[in-house]
Amino acid sequence: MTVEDYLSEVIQRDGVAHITLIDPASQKPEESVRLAVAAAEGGTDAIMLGGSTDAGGNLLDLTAKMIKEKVKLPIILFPGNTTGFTTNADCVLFMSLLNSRDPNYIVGNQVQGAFTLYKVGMESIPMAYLVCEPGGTVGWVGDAKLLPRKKPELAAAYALTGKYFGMRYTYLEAGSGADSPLPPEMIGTVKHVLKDSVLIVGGGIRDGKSAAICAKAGADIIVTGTVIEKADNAKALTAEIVQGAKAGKKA
Ligand code: 1GP
Repeated sequence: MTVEDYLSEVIQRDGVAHITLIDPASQKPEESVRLAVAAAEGGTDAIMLGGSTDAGGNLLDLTAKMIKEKVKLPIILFPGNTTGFTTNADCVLFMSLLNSRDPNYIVGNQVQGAFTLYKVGMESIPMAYLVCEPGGTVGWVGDAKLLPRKKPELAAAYALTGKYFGMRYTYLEAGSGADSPLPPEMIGTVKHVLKDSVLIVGGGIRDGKSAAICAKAGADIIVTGTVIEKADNAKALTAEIVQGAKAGKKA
């Protein structure tokens, strides 16, 4: 089964899926494995590997390989640039930062990586990546013209553009470590135009309550990263967020 089919099944079954983002550059591979195992035990549906800086190369290869040995969930690559690719994963988000001012983040890095992906034949999912205020490190590195929180229709116009380009996923990003998640009005406006296309929401989601609000507003997939890196009990916190998201969707 493809990762895309697997996630569709989870979304159909539970209303929403949860993905745990691990930045290989934030800790040693052994610690990344510990976080991935805790997240899996807490009920996350997949592991995503990526980061804006220093998250590629040997460190990514090794981190993905070691996680794969211990965790049975799909490993999805979330590359910040061409270095964010390894054959030790199951799928890559073939993403374009549509609201970047730098063509390298819209299409340049993708052109550099396209033949590698072609030769390896790994599953890829075309994705519109939309970086919203405050944007964090990815907003700065990706030179994003940040989408204003109070103008959801701008985000919706970008999301529709991605959809008309044929992108099956849209990722609405507040930036890793954002003070607060994206507003429900923004998530709802984007989901309204995307209809059946998959909407991922991430950045600043730290507990079950905010995961529930994002899921209820229209997110199909919730991503959390920073919060488990810092948690005393990563398994329990993941469980709270996963259950919050799934209960929020049904509420
Ligand atoms: C970053 O959206 C993800 O790309 C996750 O954000 O680290 O704030 O959970 P957090």
